[in-house]
Amino acid sequence: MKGGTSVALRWLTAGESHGPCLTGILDGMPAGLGLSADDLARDLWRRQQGYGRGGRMKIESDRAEILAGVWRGKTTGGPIALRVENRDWPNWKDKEYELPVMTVPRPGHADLAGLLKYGLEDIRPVLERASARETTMRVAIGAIAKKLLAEFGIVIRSQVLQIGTARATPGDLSDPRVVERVEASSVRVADPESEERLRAAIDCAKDRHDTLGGVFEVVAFGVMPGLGSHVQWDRKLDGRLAQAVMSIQAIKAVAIGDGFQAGERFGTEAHDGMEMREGKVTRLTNRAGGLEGGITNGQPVVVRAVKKPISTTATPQPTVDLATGENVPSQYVRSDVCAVPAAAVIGEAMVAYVLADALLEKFGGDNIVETHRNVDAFVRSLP
Ligand code: EPS
Repeated sequence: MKGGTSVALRWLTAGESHGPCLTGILDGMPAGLGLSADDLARDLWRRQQGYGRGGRMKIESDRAEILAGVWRGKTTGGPIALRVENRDWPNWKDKEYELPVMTVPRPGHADLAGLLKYGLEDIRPVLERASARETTMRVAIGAIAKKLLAEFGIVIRSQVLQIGTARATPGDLSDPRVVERVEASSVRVADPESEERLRAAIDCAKDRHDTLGGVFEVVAFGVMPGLGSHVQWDRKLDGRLAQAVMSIQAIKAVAIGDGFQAGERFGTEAHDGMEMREGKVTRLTNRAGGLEGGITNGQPVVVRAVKKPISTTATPQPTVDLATGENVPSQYVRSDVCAVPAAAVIGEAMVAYVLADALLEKFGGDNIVETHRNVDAFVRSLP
C-alpha cells in the first residue's frame, strides 16, 4: 500500500456500454492459481439475473475471454487480460455519426456533471462510460479474486435486504441451505414471503413507469484476522471496502456491520463481547461486521450498501435542454426497473477484490504455494 493505491493487486477496466466490448486487466495475482473462463461464467450469469431487469439483458449473454496471464490453465504471475463482448454492439456500430446529439441530461445520471467536466457538447460519451454495463468487467475480475480467496477458505455471499420500502427477512448466509434459496430467488432473498413482497414493490414501480433502488448485504466468511491496518488512514480495511463498494454505479451509502444503527445504541449494546470457549477467544455477536480498528478480527466481514433508483425513468423528470435552454421533460428509451439483485453480485466482486488485495498485501507470495506457506504459518501462530 503506497499513497492510497495498493501495490499488491490493481486493476483497470475499459469499454463503453454500446461499444464492441469491455476489457480489463488484473495485475498482481500470484502464479499457479488454476483459472479458466468457466470460473468467471457463473458470476457473470448471476449478475445478469434479477427480477426488474430490462430489455438489454435479453440481448447480452456475458462470457469472458482470458487473453493473457494464464498458461495451461494456471495463472503465470503476469497481468491477466479479459474481454467481454457486447452483443448489443452490432445494433450500434454504424450509428456513431448518425445518432442525434444528446443535450437533455437525466437527473441522477452522470450526464450533466460529465458533460461539464469534459467540455463536451454531447452527453452520449459520458453515459456510455458511466453506464453500469462496466460492472460486467468488475464481476469478471472479482471472480478471479474469489478464486484466490477460496484457496484460503474465504467465501463471499450476498443477499438483498430491501427494495424501495419493502424489507426482506434477512437469511443466515452461513447456512448453505439459505444460500441455495437466495441463489434460486429472483430477487436474491431467502424466503418466499420476502420474495413476493420485493417483487410486488418492483411491479408497483413498473406500473408507475418508475424505478426502485434498495439495500443489499455482502458477507465474507472465513476471513483470517489481521487484514488491513489501524496505523494509517488509507490502510484501514473498512475504509477501503467502503470506497470500493461506494464506487459501484448508483451506490449512495455503505455500512460496515451495524452501520447507521450503531449510532442509536449505548456503548454496552453496540460492541461484540468476548468469552473464552474451548481455549479460543469467541465473540458473542458481530455488530462490528468483522472489522475493528480497520483490521479484520476473524469474524465474518459484513458490508451493506444502498443503491439509489436507476435514473433513467419512463415517467419524465424535470430537466433542461442544454442546446435551447428550455425546460423540458427527460427522455426515455429503455432501462431496468430495478437492478438491486445485480448490484449485490457486483458488491461481492468489489469486496472480493479488496479482501484479495489485503490478503496479498499481508502475506505476499509470487506463487500460490508461497502465499499458502505464509498464510498457514500466520494462522498457526495465532493464539
Ligand atoms: C444502463 C442502462 C441499461 C442497462 C445497463 C446499464 O442499458 P441500455 O442503455 O443498453 O438499455 O441495461 O446495464 C447493462 C447493460 C448491464 O450489463 O448491466 C445504465 O445507463 O447504467
